[in-house]
Amino acid sequence: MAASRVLVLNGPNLNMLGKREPSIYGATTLTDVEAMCVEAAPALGLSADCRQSNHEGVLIDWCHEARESHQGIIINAGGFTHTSVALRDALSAAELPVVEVHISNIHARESFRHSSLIAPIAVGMICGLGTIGYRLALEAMSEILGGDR
Ligand code: CA2
Repeated sequence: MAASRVLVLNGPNLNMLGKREPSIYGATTLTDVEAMCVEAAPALGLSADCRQSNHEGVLIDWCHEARESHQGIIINAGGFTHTSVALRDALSAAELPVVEVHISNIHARESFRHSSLIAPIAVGMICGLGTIGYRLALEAMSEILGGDR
């Protein structure tokens, strides 16, 4: 059976991962995270298509495109998590299972980070476990899509 294509999206400032604020986000770079996703995916019956943008409209366009080309979306929307109705609407419009990831424990930080506009339309959220959250999200997506083998 062909691998299910999963869009792994990272939003604003996540290109800075491993370069600043290691006490919050760790020392692993986004390049490392994306390489780990691409490497881990095949054993889970998935292929990982990893993209990052600092621009809301670009992330929205990718969600729209995914409707036709992918079977699931894993997203760390960065700061847009807490603010963007438009990105949430685009994720809904994709009509694909969404797994939300946060590297830090957003509930243990400032109150403005405690709520996610994406969480209600996601199958589930992984937060506070560092960058291994992306691997856990791939495992969850594999189960959701029935692709674990
Ligand atoms: O914990 C997460 O994964 C966040 O989505 C990260 C966002 C933050 O706005 C969310 O509340 C929680 C920020 C991403 C910024 O990433 C940086 C990484 C290194 C240095 C500076 C920023």
